[in-house]
Amino acid sequence: EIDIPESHPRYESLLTRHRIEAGVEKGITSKQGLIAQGRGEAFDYLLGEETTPSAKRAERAAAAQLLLAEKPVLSVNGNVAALVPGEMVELADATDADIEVNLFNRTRKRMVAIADHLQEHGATEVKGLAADARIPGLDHERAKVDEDGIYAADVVLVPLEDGDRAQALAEMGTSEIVIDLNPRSRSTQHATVPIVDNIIRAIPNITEHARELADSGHEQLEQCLKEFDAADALDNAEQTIRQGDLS
Ligand code: PTJ
Repeated sequence: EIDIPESHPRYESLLTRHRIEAGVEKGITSKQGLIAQGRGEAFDYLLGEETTPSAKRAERAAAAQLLLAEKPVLSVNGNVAALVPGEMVELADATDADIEVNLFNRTRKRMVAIADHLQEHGATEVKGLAADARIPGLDHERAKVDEDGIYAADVVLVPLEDGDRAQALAEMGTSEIVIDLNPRSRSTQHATVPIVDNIIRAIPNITEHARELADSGHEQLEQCLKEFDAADALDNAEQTIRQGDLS
């Protein structure tokens, strides 16, 4: 890790950039991932670089949905693997979910590099390499999924991607938890639970909620999910961004 003084006003942001850069160097993150990160940062800046109360509620609802799921899967791309590898493993453990690598710029080399990286961070099993099923209606590499992974999942956590797959998964009847700093992106629009927050903050927050909710009954979890309003959450995020402070 690079030496950035914690007192630096943009400490988190610089650390995040460094992780993405290191991800590219390690063959995990695509070059396009650098652009995606810049895009995310602009929204995060306008959100005040913190989790809004509305995003906090979404993160709690996401935890409830993952705990309620019969077969939850956490999807990982090159940006996610670079930014929060250990945190994804912890979330998978807390919610009994599988982890599956799914890439837009898919190459066997990157798939293997990401699976290895996740294993270095404690993952026992990483899906995605079998790629023995296809999401119908998608003509790019993200259609390739594992039959006993995303294809069979009832709930998928889909962080940081464009909207095609989110839409196709929704059409398959899969529920989606989307993490994306852009509240108007197609993926957030298709989510059952859209989380407009930086993935760096969102994943540990969901894990914390999942641990808190671990002993809750089915009804309590259902209630938690029912109280969450996706349209309201997206509206809230957009309002915060529109009032964003550019100083
Ligand atoms: O690793 P691959 O090959 O699967 O490629 C992954 C990328 C991210 C390059 C690919 O999915 C892509 O190009 O994504 P987009 O279309 O740039 O969309 C990424 C979305 O994630 C944008 O809406 C960003 O605002 C958002 N985003 C970027 N960084 C973060 C983020 N959201 C939350 N936390 C972030 N750190």
